[in-house]
Amino acid sequence: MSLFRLWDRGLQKTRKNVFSRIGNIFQSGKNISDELYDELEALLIESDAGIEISLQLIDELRSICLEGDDVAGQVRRILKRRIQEILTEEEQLTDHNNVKPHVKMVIGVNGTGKTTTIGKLAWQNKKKGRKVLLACADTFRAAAGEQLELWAKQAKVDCVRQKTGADPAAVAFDALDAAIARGADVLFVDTAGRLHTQVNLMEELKKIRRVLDKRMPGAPHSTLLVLDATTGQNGLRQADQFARSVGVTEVALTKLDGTARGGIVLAIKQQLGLPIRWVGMGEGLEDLVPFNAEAFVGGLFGEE
Ligand SMILES: Nc1nc2c(ncn2[C@@H]2O[C@H](COP(=O)(O)OP(=O)(O)OP(=O)(O)O)[C@@H](O)[C@H]2O)c(=O)[nH]1
Ligand SMILES: [Mg+2]
Repeated sequence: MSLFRLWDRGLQKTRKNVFSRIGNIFQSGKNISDELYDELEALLIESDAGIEISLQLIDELRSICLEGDDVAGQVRRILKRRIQEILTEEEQLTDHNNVKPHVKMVIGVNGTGKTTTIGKLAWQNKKKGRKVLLACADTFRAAAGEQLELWAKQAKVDCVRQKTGADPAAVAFDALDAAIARGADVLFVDTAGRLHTQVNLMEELKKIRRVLDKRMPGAPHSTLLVLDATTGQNGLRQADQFARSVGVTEVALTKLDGTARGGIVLAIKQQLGLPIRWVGMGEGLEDLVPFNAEAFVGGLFGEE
């Protein structure tokens, strides 16, 4: 499927439920009253864009004199431009390609899509001719290793794991050892999303970091936080905790296809200040795309 189609499909719900309704609010002939702005504000907040950025966008619209026959069109164009401006600086990130292996640790609450995202990224890297290794440092959940192995098979890459109950930091250490010995270009470290307590989880993730750094100073070179777009503001609070405790360098936002709350992209930027690097738009191997502000805005507003 083309990138355009993926974004178009991935943002279909957000577009239908939020951004397509701008035309209903600012109908031609209607007086441009406070009420209309309130309706638009409610829509933006409903999309999970967050209160702060919604108010900021509305203020900007108010400061511009809207008039003429096509006010809705004007509003759409202004929002489109501003949202794109807000998000454009997101696109600059690249991996340290000079480091070998590049170690990417993948963290996030259970069920957000960590393992799936690793499978998709493994496939993309494999297609670029890179040697990829996956490591299962989730030894808490019994089926975690098998699930990662299935993805490894699909992506045609190698995977290392140990028995359930093994020390996850030791798995990570050994995996990095193996990655170095085998001359891998990238090592993805999958981690648990849930332990007995949240404190345990954070401590375990910190320990994995320390041990990776011991084996290869500077590793992990990137820490990818996987966030589920359908969990809205709740997901943002979790993200904040991971960012404070473990450290996060980039975000993958999954399940955008399953929600009308695509405004969450703006909230992540505004409230967390973290770059969204990848967006998941389905369960298949190909359904992960690099974040792109222009494509995102195109998907939000559709073809005009
Ligand atoms: N629609 C959709 N579903 C997704 C996406 N990413 C992941 N999923 C689904 O979300 C569910 C959970 O994904 P996992 O990859 O197992 O999540 P996890 O974070 O590894 O979960 P734990 O290992 O339990 O912490 C699976 O059913 C995936 O197919 C996405 O971008 N879109
Ligand atoms: Mg998993």
